[in-house]
Amino acid sequence: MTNFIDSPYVKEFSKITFRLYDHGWDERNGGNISYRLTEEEVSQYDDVHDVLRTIPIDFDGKELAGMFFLVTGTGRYFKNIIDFPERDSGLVRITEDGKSINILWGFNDGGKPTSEFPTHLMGHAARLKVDPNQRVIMHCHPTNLIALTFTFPLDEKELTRTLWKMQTESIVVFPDGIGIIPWMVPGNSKIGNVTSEKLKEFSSVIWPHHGIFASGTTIDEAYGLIETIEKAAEIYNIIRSTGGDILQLITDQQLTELAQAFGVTPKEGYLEV
Ligand code: 2HA
Ligand code: ZN
Repeated sequence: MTNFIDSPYVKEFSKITFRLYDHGWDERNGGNISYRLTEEEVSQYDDVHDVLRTIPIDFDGKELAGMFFLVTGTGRYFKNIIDFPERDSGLVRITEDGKSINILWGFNDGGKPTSEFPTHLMGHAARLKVDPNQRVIMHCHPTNLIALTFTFPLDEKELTRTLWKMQTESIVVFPDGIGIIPWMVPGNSKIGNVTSEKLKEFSSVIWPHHGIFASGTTIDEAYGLIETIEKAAEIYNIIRSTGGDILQLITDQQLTELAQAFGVTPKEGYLEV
């Protein structure tokens, strides 16, 4: 018998949730992740073929019909998933009519996917149009980034440009910039709609005073994107809190040179050269 709990997917998923917790970005039940798996990847396991339960979703998921997602559970603590993956996460498939999910594995104490699952599904649908290899939506509460949303204007161009200039690595990792939505109540399809509109344009979106939604083709890519943005925000906050004058900066010309050297295309209109 080949069990899904022993799969590399569950192992990677559990490990990354613990690392996010360890960073201090997923206190209590903060944060949620969904990881799209293919039928080929899933079908080799013996214990994922029966529908355990069917739950309606607050979103028309027709364009995702038949897709499989490994997803964190609502109310579950990221610090615990590594010890209880079969309780605190689950594998679901979107039903053919797009109105429900079938639970195939996990959530074994009666749990269900994160309250942000509509936002995740809308986010996957948006990113799949940008890149058919899209697989991961990751939401967490990075401390420095949240802090920055109190002191910095909530302007996508200004924020992106500033974080690009905080470290040489930034523009290489997020050349497409960072989207921002207004503050909204989380956990419903309204914030899901607004966030997924932004995800058509940006690979990550800030929720002011709350956290970030990031996407990627792999767990590492989404995680690395958040790490890099949070690092830039941390440097910004350190510079501000030390109160010293800024004597030199990475210039727009230097950012252009970086983009050329690393073969990335900076968001149109965000650089002056
Ligand atoms: O899952 O982070 O945004 C808990 C949250 C809600
Ligand atoms: Zn949150």
